[in-house]
Amino acid sequence: MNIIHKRSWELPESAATPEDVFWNRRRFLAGMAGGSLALGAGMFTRPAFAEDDPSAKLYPVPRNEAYTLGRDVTPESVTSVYNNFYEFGSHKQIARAAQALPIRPWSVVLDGMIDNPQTIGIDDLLAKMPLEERLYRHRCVEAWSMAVPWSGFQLSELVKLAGPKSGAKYLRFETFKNPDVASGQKQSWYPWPYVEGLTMEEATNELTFMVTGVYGKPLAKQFGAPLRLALPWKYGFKSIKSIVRISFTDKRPVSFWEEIQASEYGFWANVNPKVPHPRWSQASERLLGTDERRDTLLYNGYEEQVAYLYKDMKNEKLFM
Ligand SMILES: Nc1nc2c(c(=O)[nH]1)N[C@H]1C(S)=C(S)[C@@H](COP(=O)(O)O)O[C@H]1N2
Ligand SMILES: [Mo]
Repeated sequence: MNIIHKRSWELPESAATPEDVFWNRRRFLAGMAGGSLALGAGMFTRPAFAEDDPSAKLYPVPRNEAYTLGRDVTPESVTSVYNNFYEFGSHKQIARAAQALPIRPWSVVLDGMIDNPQTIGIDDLLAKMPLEERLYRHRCVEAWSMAVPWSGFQLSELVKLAGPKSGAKYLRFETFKNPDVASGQKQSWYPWPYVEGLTMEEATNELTFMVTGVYGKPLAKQFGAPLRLALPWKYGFKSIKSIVRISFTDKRPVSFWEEIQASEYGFWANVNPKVPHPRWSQASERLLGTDERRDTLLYNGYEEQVAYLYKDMKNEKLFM
């Protein structure tokens, strides 16, 4: 995402290599030598990052056929090497750097206005939730898009587990903060950790999906392992990665991008072809892989499932 005060902050890898990153890289390179990965001109040709994830035995999970794409699934070889994850860099080639993120142990804090506050380990959470696969489109605010088979569970199931009190109106999500492994978080002009928010009604909509896997495997780190959101009717920045905390609150959260540039990245961020970004059109999108251009659809084509959420809202910038 372009922000106005863009700075080139990435240190050369050799200048910022804490020991654990180094050892992770060593393991990663050893894996490549074993033939599961190959490097060509700095690009991965065959991604296979999730293989020693302890949740691997859970996948693949049954597909819920209710969600169709109207286009081909974007190949893993494309989506796993073109990622937005500012914690690891402001460009799209963060897949390798993201392998430094430790994803076990990993726990998620549920707190705020709920009956059952708790800290739950990711594997305990996976055991409790009904896992399924859904084909979803994903539309980045930068106008590229992809279509992927996410695995995970409906967020409404986790909301049930938390037991919200009647005053809870919003959910606030937070990503990990660990600048030792995520060099982007050393850049103090960003408001780390990454934060996102939803209304309770949005959070319990059927489409709102907590992602734990993709392509029939545990979620690879560059996609936001071990737990991320997928909100297919909103611009991609709302789909927060590597979640460590979900707080139930009566105050509307201020999200990471909103805090940086509220005039360009608002709270609602629903997809709409007729509402341009202040610096570019949103009328069409570019499909990753083929570079085909397609017309953008209102709510990214999910109008039927979500339009009711926004019907009576006045004076809200629903599409930015
Ligand atoms: N924590 C965190 N979550 C994030 C981001 C990020 O930089 N940090 N980028 C967002 C943006 S802008 C997009 S488009 C999607 C990209 O997801 P992908 O890399 O799996 O395609 O992740 C979203 N979630
Ligand atoms: Mo994005």
